[in-house]
Amino acid sequence: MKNKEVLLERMERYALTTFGKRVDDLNNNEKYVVLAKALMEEIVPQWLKSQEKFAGKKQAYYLSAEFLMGRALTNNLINMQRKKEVEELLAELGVDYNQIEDAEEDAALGNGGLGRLAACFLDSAATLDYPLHGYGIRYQYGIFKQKFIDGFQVEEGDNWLEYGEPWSIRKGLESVIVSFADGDVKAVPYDTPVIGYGQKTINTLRLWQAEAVKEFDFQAFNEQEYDLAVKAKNDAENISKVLYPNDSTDEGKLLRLKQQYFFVSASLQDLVRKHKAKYNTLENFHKLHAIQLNDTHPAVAIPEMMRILTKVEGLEWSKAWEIVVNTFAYTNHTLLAEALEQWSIKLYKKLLPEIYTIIEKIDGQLKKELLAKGVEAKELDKYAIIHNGNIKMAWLSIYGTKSTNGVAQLHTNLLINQELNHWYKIYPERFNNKTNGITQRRWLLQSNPELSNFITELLGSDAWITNLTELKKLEKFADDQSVLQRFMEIKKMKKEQLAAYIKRVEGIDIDTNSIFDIQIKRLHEYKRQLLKAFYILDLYYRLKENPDLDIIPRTFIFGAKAAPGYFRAKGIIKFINEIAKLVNNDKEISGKIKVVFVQNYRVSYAEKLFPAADVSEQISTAGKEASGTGNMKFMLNGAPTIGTYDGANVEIVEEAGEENNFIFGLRVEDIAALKDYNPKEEYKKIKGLQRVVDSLVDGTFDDGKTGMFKELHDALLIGASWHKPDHYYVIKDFESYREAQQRVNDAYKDRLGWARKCWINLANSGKFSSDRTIDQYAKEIWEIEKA
Ligand code: TH1
Repeated sequence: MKNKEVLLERMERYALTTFGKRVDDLNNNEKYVVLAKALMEEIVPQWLKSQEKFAGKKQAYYLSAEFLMGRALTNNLINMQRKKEVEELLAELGVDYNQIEDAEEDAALGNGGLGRLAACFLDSAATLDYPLHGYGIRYQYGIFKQKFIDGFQVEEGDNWLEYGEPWSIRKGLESVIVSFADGDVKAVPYDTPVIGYGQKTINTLRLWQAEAVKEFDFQAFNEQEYDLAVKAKNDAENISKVLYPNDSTDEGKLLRLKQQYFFVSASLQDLVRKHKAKYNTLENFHKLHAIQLNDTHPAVAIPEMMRILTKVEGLEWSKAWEIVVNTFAYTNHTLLAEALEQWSIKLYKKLLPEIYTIIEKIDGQLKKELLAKGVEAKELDKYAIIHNGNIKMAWLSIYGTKSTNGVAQLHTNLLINQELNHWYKIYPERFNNKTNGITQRRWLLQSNPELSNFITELLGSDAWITNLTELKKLEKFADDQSVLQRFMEIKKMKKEQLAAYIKRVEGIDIDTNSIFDIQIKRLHEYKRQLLKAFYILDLYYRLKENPDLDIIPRTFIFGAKAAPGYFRAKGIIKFINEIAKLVNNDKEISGKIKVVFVQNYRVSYAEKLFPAADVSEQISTAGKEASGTGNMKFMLNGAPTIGTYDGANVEIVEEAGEENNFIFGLRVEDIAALKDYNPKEEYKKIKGLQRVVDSLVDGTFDDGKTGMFKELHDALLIGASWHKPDHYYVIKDFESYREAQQRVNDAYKDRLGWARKCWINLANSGKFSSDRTIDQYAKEIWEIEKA
């Protein structure tokens, strides 16, 4: 009661001082802002206390170009265990909590899995009382907003800061200067509290904003050179202007390199300055800091730390190298060749000449070390960090760190036995696996309160909130009809909520009695949204031929953004939207199947989609999806997977049983053994396949004269200068996928049998908590302790 009054009083105060109004007169967005500010007033003192308790202890830092945080309000209230109280308070004011929640923009400073993983890790570390802090970039524009116009993806800027961002605090006095060959830039930190569940530990996400050292050239202004007067300001601010919207591809652009060096240098300077102030030496730096490099995007940290240690602080090279190797650790998130970062020597020399010289020296030292370890001279090229005019950031990352990890067991095995095998032979002790995870606080407790309450009721405890393996105890209810019945009712409720939302934002009606078959992830050829599209079109034709075909009604849902420059991915979006138009407008098909491609898929949309899914689509080409994390979010909400043996799917099936999932398709070994694959011949032999593939070019669909569909068709049957035909095996896996979908259909007919599969998946999802992952990082790599 008292808490509520205090909160209201604070809200009134912020309403007056921020908006010059009373709370009652604020719009929803303003109400959201004053509520957040009022909460911050209570968070900040505890945040300070939390920092004190880690003073003098080893702490870990997650350097990442991306943090895909999503919304903060509900997550913070849940972790503060104050959600109910705030809901009540708002209700007393005649305000619907959901509308306030909806007023918050997603903090979408990431592309997909890699950025969302960083966000889950922060939540888990704070909850487990580990000191782990994030360092990244405060992009003014996050991942673009997506709309469909005429079925084509159209991008718009995501100006997420426009109406204010109440969760961060600008720490202007802790700004640092980052130096490039073409001038200096000021890095200004903005700190956001990361509140652990139960609020014992509050860690920090520090994001850097780029500003000009000298904002305004008064001389130039006086001489009426107005553009020149603000040029420095614009140039500097461009560095943190916008997130590069590429997921798993490397563009090699100058501005991107600037972003990387900008946040890495600022972060290291920040750590070094604080450390020196306390210890007056850097010799023990690695004993108090563990720094995780989230992929190679922050790998320039290795030469930058060498620069600081040797050139600024005057340490000897070999001493500095020892500190560096023992401070840093590297996570590899992909095997895709197009994602492995290589920077041209030219670019590096132009922008970061001093850093380049240091990389040369590191490369020289590596050669000597390899020779000393008995590597033959002719083998050296395979390891060279600088090679063929490029700098290989992955090689730099393996050599400059004490640990290299993959993100799922299959992925790590492929690193060790194939891609990085030559490195593994030199440094076997550096390689390890850390299977990804997700936070159950956001992905179950927050997004599915109905199922959460039921679980807590059955277990007689909410211990699963911080120990997800508790869910295993649910397995004993797998044959309890009344439990399965309740589960189905909850699933139905979540489907109705989703359907209402889709109706509201997309204007489409969907049947909540149909199977919700959902594929949500970035649009990429290797993720094979096209395979699902072909399946749907084939099913449509089969239904046309045979209206009595025995199928359970299905709603096929897609959500995905395509990188704006990724022509094929955009072609696939248009193709699916064309299929949706055909299928959804056909009266004969109505009530049987429906296709919905939701617009602007993002974290806050995901929170509505995962709980409502009946089927989780995880159908990447084997060996291509390093882990996947969406697969885990479906499982946690009790949806069986239709998927390939790829990434963490392997471990999901290991935990929940193959009999409770629908595995299909080529495995890594099958693909390796394939010889003389000729999709042009093969697609004729599979009933119905030629017709759907050729629909791309036979006039069935209209791509608005963009040539998109023809290009997709060619990629499958002819190939391109850079790849063989159908290099993701869409045609090869089609029949196996169709057969697996038939199994889904048949299994769903037995409603209780289906619910049982869902239940076993849920009960065995404990392994996939990011709490488990973070505990492994903390113990096996960072060597940090809980508060
Ligand atoms: C993703 C992987 O594709 C995915 O399988 C994995 O679950 C996720 O990382 C988290 O480990 C990647 N995202 C990116 C983004 C960029 C570059 C490489 C990768 S790998 C920009």
